Amino acid sequence: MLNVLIIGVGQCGNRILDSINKEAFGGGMLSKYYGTQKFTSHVETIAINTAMNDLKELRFTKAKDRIHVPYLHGVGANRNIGKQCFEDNKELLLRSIEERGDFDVAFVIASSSGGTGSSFTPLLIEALKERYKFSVYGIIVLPFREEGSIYLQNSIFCLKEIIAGSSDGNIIVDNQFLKHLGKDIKSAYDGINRTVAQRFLFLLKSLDSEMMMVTDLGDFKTVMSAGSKLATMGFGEGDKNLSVKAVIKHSLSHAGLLFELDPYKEANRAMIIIEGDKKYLNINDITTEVEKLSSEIGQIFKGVLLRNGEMPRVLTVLSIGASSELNKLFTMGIDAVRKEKEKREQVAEQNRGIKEKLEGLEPQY
Ligand SMILES: Nc1nc2c(ncn2[C@@H]2O[C@H](COP(=O)(O)OP(=O)(O)OP(=O)(O)O)[C@@H](O)[C@H]2O)c(=O)[nH]1
Ligand SMILES: [Mg+2]
Repeated sequence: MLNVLIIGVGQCGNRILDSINKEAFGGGMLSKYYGTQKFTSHVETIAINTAMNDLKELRFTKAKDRIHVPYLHGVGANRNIGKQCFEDNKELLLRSIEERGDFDVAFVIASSSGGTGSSFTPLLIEALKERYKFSVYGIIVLPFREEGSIYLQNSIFCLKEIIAGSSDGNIIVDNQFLKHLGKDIKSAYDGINRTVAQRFLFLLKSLDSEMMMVTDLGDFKTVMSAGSKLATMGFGEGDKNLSVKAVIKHSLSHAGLLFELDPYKEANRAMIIIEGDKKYLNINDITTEVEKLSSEIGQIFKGVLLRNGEMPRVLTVLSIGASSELNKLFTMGIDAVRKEKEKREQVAEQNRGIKEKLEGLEPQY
């Protein structure tokens, strides 16, 4: 049995963590008190935030699992303030993590674009890697592209630090790409959070089970560490009319992925986990689909979980190589930094002008 630590930082990270707890506890309002977690593994969850209100909003995460880092009301999307705040509270945070025992693997979930999560996460990952032997993965949420220049610039600097850092890999979830999961922003958040939570639970289960063909934490690490250290996930679910072949295809398609990627051209390595009743899992179909992908990208780890009577479900983990969507995001981010700089210079010039014009003048009464 694996010992797993899941940390959600900042509002976005906290909420996704709460969704994971909701799924794991079964979702009833009192389930967090009385329910047993659905995890196969031993799982500890921690929500960290600088804003008390964000922590209060959580419904499925126990009070003892919420850590408030005292800092007014969040760090207002300012990563410099966030980094300082992390350093000031680093020992407190590491101590409360350490109290929970030893782990085989940790996941840190946050948005790349806010203040707290985006600045704490790269530093927290470094601190964990420095101090402990276990693997540490990030789950990083990219912003809606129209959320503004500060969010865009935060994202590219957060990603830069994550890519250069010592994490064992990071799963990218793109709000923009997943916008269709809700009609408005609130339902899109809920839909995205639930989707991430369900896939994450599937992943955990498959890393911690006895399979017919085995994939384990070591294979996951090999996939996740490939290429840019960024990866994403795909998912597909079958019904009576959908063969396992179609389900694998779905998991690799736009409708199944969490980030815009052409797996055949832009992925580096992959892990494919297939679950369901034996009668739906035609081995030739599976092999054909997996070989099609592996002939394009190289190494693929494959796992099969047999479940009596269940329709096929497929989870793919794809490490991202050269990606045109990531390039686009960095171009937008760099442009946002330039615009912020220009605006600042304009204001400074205006202030200089005002000062000059008023030089030597006093109000006359
Ligand atoms: N998927 C998803 N994204 C969210 C959610 N809440 C916020 N976001 C996104 O997260 C980004 C903002 O980051 P937050 O996590 O709110 O910021 P924070 O880490 O709390 O930082 P500060 O409030 O600035 O201290 C934006 O891009 C939002 O779209 C959520 O519940 N789900
Ligand atoms: Mg916040």
